[in-house]
Amino acid sequence: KKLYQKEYVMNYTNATFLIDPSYKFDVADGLFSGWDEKEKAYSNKTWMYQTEKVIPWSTEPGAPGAWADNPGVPKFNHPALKVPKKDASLQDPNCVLNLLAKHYDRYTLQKVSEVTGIKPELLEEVYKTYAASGAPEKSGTILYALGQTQHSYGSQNCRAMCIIQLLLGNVGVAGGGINALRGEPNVQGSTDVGATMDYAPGYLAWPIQQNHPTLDAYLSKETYADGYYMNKPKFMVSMLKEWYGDNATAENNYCYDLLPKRSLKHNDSTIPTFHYMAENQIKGYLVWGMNPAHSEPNTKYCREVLGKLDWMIVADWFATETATFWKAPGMKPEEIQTTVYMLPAALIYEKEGSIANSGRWLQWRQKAVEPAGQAKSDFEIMSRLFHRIAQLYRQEGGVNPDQITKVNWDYRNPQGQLDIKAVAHAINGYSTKTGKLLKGYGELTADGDTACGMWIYGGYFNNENEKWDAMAQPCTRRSLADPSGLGLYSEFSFSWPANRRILYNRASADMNGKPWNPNKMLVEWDGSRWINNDVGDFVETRVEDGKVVPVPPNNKAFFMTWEQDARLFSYPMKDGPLPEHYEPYESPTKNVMNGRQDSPMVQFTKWKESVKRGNSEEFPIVATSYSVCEHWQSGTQTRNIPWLVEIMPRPFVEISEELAKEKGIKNGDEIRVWNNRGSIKAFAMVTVRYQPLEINGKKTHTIGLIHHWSWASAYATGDTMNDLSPNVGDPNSYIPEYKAFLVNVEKAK
Ligand SMILES: Nc1nc2c(c(=O)[nH]1)N[C@H]1C(S)=C(S)[C@@H](COP(=O)(O)OP(=O)(O)OC[C@H]3O[C@@H](n4cnc5c(=O)[nH]c(N)nc54)[C@H](O)[C@@H]3O)O[C@H]1N2
Ligand SMILES: Nc1nc2c(c(=O)[nH]1)N[C@H]1C(S)=C(S)[C@@H](COP(=O)(O)OP(=O)(O)OC[C@H]3O[C@@H](n4cnc5c(=O)[nH]c(N)nc54)[C@H](O)[C@@H]3O)O[C@H]1N2
Ligand SMILES: [Mo]
Repeated sequence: KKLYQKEYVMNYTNATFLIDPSYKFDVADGLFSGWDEKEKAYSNKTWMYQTEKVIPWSTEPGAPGAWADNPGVPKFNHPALKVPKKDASLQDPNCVLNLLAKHYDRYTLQKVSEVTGIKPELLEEVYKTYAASGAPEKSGTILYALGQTQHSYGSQNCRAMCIIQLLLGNVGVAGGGINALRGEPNVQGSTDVGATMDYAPGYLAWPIQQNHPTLDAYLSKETYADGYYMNKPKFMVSMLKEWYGDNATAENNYCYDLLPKRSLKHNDSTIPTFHYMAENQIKGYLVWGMNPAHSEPNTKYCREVLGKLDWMIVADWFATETATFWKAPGMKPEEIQTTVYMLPAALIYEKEGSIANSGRWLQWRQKAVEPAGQAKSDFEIMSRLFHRIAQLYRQEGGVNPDQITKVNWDYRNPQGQLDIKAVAHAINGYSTKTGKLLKGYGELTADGDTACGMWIYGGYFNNENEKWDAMAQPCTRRSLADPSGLGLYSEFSFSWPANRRILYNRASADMNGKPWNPNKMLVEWDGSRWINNDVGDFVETRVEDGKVVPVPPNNKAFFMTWEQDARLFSYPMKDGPLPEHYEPYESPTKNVMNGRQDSPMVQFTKWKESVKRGNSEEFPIVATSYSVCEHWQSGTQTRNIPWLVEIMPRPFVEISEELAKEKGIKNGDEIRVWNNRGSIKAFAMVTVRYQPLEINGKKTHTIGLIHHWSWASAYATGDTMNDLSPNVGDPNSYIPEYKAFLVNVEKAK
């Protein structure tokens, strides 16, 4: 039973921390402590650690927080460190490891088998095989994508992987980790720069009106009492300095008041956006490089409400389903008043700029050819739009003009042309006194002397002498040397942060700084100093009496958390500190693990008339959805390429031989799939990959919808599978539940 890596777990995770004694999970009602039925949300007060002692923030010279009182640094409540109470003897029932063991006691092979339909023997074999990676010298990695995430508890699926990897000591080691295989090209980059609604660039929380009304409140709440995020004020102030330039001063709190704030009363993620359109709260919609009329859940609803907009702007390569939503089957164009503007965007080969891959490697793409026709790069479209709007505000005034006119947005080269390399300089960071590029984010300050668009990329574009030559920057390095022999390739491109290849690499060595596996050394304490194959992700040295001295090994291996330990038990999760099984929002069976059917926090279900929840009597078949190699997501790009269309011309649905037999369907027959939200036709692909599962004692069928087709492309057309998927989502990420919902199937008439 004790297959976990004990020394790692005891020293690098919160296993020994004591949780509030009033924390509990009630199996009968399937709820953690702190549930508020009226708000349909948890208070996480009882999920917190017990406190051993409180250590105030120190501004003594040499202390990590010494800078916090410097002139120019905004005033904020320097947070005190609440040192958690621990029990290294593991006697206390409230210590995390005991709570964990108790919580998962119910998850026996038999139970998990009933829920998943996987035979107990097979489960055991998989568990045994993988748990072997818990030996100290071994490592195991988990690669995951949408099968884990596209569920109403997708974030908790990811948490479960974290727990397993931490128990097995597989985080921070070569060949370990939990690797999200990112999807869209540069989706890593787009989350880095804060293209999601809840983050600013570099994963700083986007300010919320109720929590962060002032810069003081923001910094007081968001700054950690220990660990690297003690430096958050440096990142925030430097970002404001970049965004508002000379307008941002210590006196006006670096223009923080000009930043638009989110509201706790409004969820600004994509699914509710369509509800707000339906409620006439949104009059105009900017669609930039996405095709929601095809790719969002419950697309039939999405297309209908797009018709309530006054205007919509689509910046894309093609006239997508979204750009032509009024021509969709079943729509009445004569009743739709929405004005649609199409802004032709340049292809990837027609513009330059950086992208980030799943391993956080930043690379630069050069321009191969000029954009065709009137097409422009997204940067140029965005810049022109901004400058035109700012000009109108300056000429005509209007409500709150400062929000626009005080923004620092003039990304040009010395020749006066718009130049994305000027954005790269801003992202890398520079001195506001000399204008010189910073070497890395370690040089950032909170007093207005530095400006930096996104702290995590600091150092990726820092060659001051050749600052207008992208090919002379850290992100364009091309060395294939790999002295570590571990595939780190540290001189190939630039991996954020600080060109570190493996995050939390302190955990690759034991308490004394000796690598668990000498053949996989990332960092090592040689008795007097640290030696490295990778850039250390911990404090290796500090300054003492003006001299740099090494910091001997301690157990602070996870210094991006304030605890500096990894979280087996995670209080910031919205839907519980430990993953618990709930059925999907639409499920063919009863939840047998606890008294609650679906997650208490499934999002957006209050819009019942649009979600139209189905039940398993009417819709007994489980549907999931996925992609094929020959097409790309909403298919805009690939359905306009004849040779790909030739291989994958029409929509199809994968079904099992058993289901085909039950329904009288043959391979290649046209079938109809429907539920309360929509009805689609497609060809049946009968395969042995799909097999009925025995779920809680009942034979249950699953089918696979391939979702790339729709009506708007030049060649491959067909029904839109997302007319069937439910517009409900996860409470942490708001990702839709594309991977599990209910339908019925018949041979098409
Ligand atoms: N050719 C091509 N490549 C692509 C894309 C594309 O459209 N075409 N899309 C890109 C994008 S944006 C992304 S995000 C990635 C996505 O990459 P993947 O996550 O690999 O994409 P999917 O094909 O959606 O689903 C993956 C697998 O999840 C399984 N699955 C379905 N339901 C469940 C479930 O409930 N649980 C589990 N555990 N598994 C389940 C399916 O059988 C499928 O094999 O791919 C990227 N790469
Ligand atoms: N049922 C179901 N639905 C799904 C999924 C699923 O697994 N099942 N997967 C989901 C996932 S993971 C994703 S990522 C979404 C994807 O959903 P979308 O992002 O809506 O789909 P894409 O087809 O990738 O749309 C990208 C658009 O950007 C345009 N484009 C490409 N490059 C550029 C550029 O440089 N500039 C501009 N301006 N435009 C450009 C393309 O022409 C295309 O129209 O779909 C989601 N939908
Ligand atoms: Mo994706």
